[in-house]
Amino acid sequence: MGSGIGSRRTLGSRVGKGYGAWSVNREGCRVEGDKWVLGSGMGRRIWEAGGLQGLGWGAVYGVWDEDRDRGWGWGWGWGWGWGAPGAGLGPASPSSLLPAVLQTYIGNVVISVNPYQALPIYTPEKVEEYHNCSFFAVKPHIYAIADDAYRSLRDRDRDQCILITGESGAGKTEASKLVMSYVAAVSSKGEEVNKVKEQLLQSNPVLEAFGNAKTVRNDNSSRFGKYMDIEFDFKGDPLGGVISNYLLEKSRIVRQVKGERNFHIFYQLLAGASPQLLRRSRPTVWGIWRWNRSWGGIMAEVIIGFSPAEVTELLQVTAVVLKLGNVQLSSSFQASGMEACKLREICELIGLDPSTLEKALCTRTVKARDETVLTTLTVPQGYYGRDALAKNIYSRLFDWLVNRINASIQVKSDERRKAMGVLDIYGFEIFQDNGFEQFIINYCNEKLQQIFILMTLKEEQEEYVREGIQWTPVEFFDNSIICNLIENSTSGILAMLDEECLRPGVVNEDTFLTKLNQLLANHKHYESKETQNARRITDSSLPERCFRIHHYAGKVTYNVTGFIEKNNDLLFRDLSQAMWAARHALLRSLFPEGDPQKVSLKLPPTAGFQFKSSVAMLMKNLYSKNPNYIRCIKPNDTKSAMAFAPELVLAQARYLGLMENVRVRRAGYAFRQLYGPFLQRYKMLSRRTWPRWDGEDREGAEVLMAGLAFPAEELAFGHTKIFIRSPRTLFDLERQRQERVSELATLIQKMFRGWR
Ligand code: AD9
Ligand code: MG
Repeated sequence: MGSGIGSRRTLGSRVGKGYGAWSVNREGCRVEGDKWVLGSGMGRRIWEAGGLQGLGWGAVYGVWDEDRDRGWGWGWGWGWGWGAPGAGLGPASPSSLLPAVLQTYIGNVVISVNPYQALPIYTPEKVEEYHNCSFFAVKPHIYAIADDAYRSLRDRDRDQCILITGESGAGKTEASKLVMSYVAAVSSKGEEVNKVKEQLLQSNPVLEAFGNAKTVRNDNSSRFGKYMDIEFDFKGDPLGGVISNYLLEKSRIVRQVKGERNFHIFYQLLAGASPQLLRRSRPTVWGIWRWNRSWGGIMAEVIIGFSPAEVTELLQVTAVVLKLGNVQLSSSFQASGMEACKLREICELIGLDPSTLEKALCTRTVKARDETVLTTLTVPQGYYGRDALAKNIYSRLFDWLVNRINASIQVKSDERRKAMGVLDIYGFEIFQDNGFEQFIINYCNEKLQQIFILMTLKEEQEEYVREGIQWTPVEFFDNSIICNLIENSTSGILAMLDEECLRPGVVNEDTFLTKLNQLLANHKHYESKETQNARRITDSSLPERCFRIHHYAGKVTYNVTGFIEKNNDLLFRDLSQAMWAARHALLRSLFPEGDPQKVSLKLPPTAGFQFKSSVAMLMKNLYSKNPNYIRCIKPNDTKSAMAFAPELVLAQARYLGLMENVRVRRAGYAFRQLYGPFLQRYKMLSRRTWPRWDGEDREGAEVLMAGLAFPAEELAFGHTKIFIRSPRTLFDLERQRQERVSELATLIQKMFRGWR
C-alpha cells in the first residue's frame, strides 16, 4: 500500500489542525509495464489535537514496486480546524513516505504491524481467499496462520497454540479476535455449532468490559492476561472453550495515572444502569467522573448464557466497588462515624447491616494468645482497608466472571477433543517507574521468550544435529539464566520476596532489597548499587530503593516500593468477615475465608507465588501443543495511522528476538516430515513407488525425489525425516500431487463407467 498524509494548520488566536490521510493499495492501482504500478486514492480523517478539531481531505498518488512488494505514496491535503476564531482553509504541504508492508513472515512466524485504521483486509472475501490455501502461496496474513493452525488441528490431529506477543497497543487483542473469528467463519455451520461460536466470540466484549481500560498507550488496553483453549470435535467443529486469566491489574481500581481511566465497565454502568442501582451518589473518587455516555452496551452477558438475576448481581457488586470509592474517611471519622448515607446505600445493595461494615472499616480485631483486642484504625489505615476491600472485591469478581463464562462455554460431552489455544498476554514493559506489576509481567515475557527459544530456535538446531544434517550453528542468547534468577525456588527473587513477607518482625522493602543485593551480587543479570561500584558501571546509576535486571529485552530498573504489600495482598479479616456476613449471594461467595467457622491461621499464597504457579501451568500447556506465532509491532507512540517510527520498531524487533529468528530460518530448511507420512502423501508421483513401495521408507523417499529432479541443495535426508529448503519446492510437490490426484480420479471414474 502506498500512502500519504497532507496537513494544514490554520492560525487564529488558537491553533486548529486539519489532517487528511489517504491510502492507495495495490488492487486500486493501474499497471504500468510489468513492474511498477501507479494509483490514487481519496480519503478523509478527523483529527483532534489540544481539544480542537480538524478535518482534512486529500488525495494520494502511489507507486508499487512488485519486486520488493512495497509501495510509496505522496499525499496532498487540505485541512480545516475549528473551535477557534480564525479557522481557515488552505493547501497543505506534501509529506510522509511510509513503508507499506503491514504483515510479513519469518518462516511461519507472522509479523503484524498495527495499522491503526480499519483496512479492508478482514472481509468475508479475504476469509474465502485464505480458506484452505497453501500457507506460503498467499500473502502474509493473520488469517493464513489461523488457517494453517486450524487445518493442522483438524487434519493432522495436532493440538495447536497461537502465541500473540508484542507491547501494549501493538494489536495483540485485535489479532486474537481475528484468529477466533476466522476459525468461526471456516468451521461448519449448524445451529448448535453456531451457538457455540457465538458464545465464544461474545465472551470477548464481556471480558473486555471488566478487564480493559484506557491507558496512555492504548485506549482499549487489556489489563489482564488471557489464554483461551478453543476445543473442537474430530470434524473440526468448535465444541466450546476454557479461558484462563492472569494477574488482573487491580491497583487501577483505586489509582490511575494522568490520562488513564478505570475499567470500562464503570463507565458503561454509569451510562446504562438503572437509577435504582446507582441511587443518589454519583461516584467520583475512583476517577470515574470523566465517564462517557456512548458506552452503554452490557448486553453480551445475556447472550453468553447469564440469567437476568446473575447479571443484576454482577452489576450490583460492580456498583458496590464504585460506591466504596465514595466513602470518605476524615480525621474525626472515629468520633463522628462514617458517612452514614453512603454506607447505607452500599449495605442496601448487599443486604448487610451498615454498622457491621462501619465497624469493619474503622476497627481491626487482633488476636493475641487467647485474648481478642479491638483496635481503632488510623485514617490512613482506614483508607488502606477500604482500598484493599475494593480491589479484592473487583479482582475476585473478575475471577468469578471468568469461571462463570467457562461454565457457559465449557464442553459438556466427553468425546475426545482437539484444542487450539490462543494466548493474548501483556507484552514486555519498560517504563520510567517500574514496580511489582512490571516485574511480574516481564517475568512472564521472559518465560514466553524461553518457550520461543526452546521451540523455534533451539529445537530447530537440535533437530538438525539429531538428524545428522550438515549445519552451522547459529548463536543465540538462552534466557533460562534470567528465568532462574526470578523463579528459582530457593534463591530466586520471588522466593526471597515470599520469605520476607513471611518473616516475623520488622519487614519492609529495604530489608528485602539488602538481601537481594547481598545474595545476588555475583549474578550477571542482576545489578545493584554495590555491583555497579564493583563492576565500575557509571553510565546509569541506580536510584534509591531500586535494583536492575538485565532482561533479554533490555535492562529494567525496578523500584521495590510496594513489593511486599502487593505480594502479600492482605485483606483485614474483619473486612472479609463483613463481606461474608452480607446476604448478597454472589458477594458472599467471593469471600469464603470470611466464614468464622473456617478461620484459618494459614496465610493465603502470595500474589507472586500464585502467578508463578499459573505461569508454570500455562507453560506446560503450551509445551504440549504445536506453537504458531504472531508477533505484533506497534508502529508509533501516538496511536496514529500512517506513521512509522523506525527506532521504536527496531527496538521491538530486537526484543521480540526477530533477528535470531531470521538468522536461523535463513540457515535452515522450511519444511520437514517423517519419511513414512511423506512417502504416503507423495508416492503417487513416481511409478517406482506407486502404488506400493516395499522397501524402507527412507529409501522410498530418496527414489521418489530422485525421479522429480529437484536441485540437490533443496533437499536433505536425515535419519528419520526429509528436509526441504524452500517453500517453493514444497508447493511444487503439492501442485504435482493435486494434478496426479485429479488424473487418478478421472481414471477411476472412467473405470466405473466402463463397468456399468
Ligand atoms: V495491550 O498490551 O492489551 O495494552 P494490544 O492488545 O496489543 O495492547 P490492541 O489489540 O488493543 O493492542 O490494539 C490497540 C488498538 O490498535 C486497537 O484498539 C485498534 O484501534 C488498533 N488496532 C490493532 N490492530 C488492528 C488491526 N489489525 N486493524 C485495525 C487495529 N486497527
Ligand atoms: Mg490487549
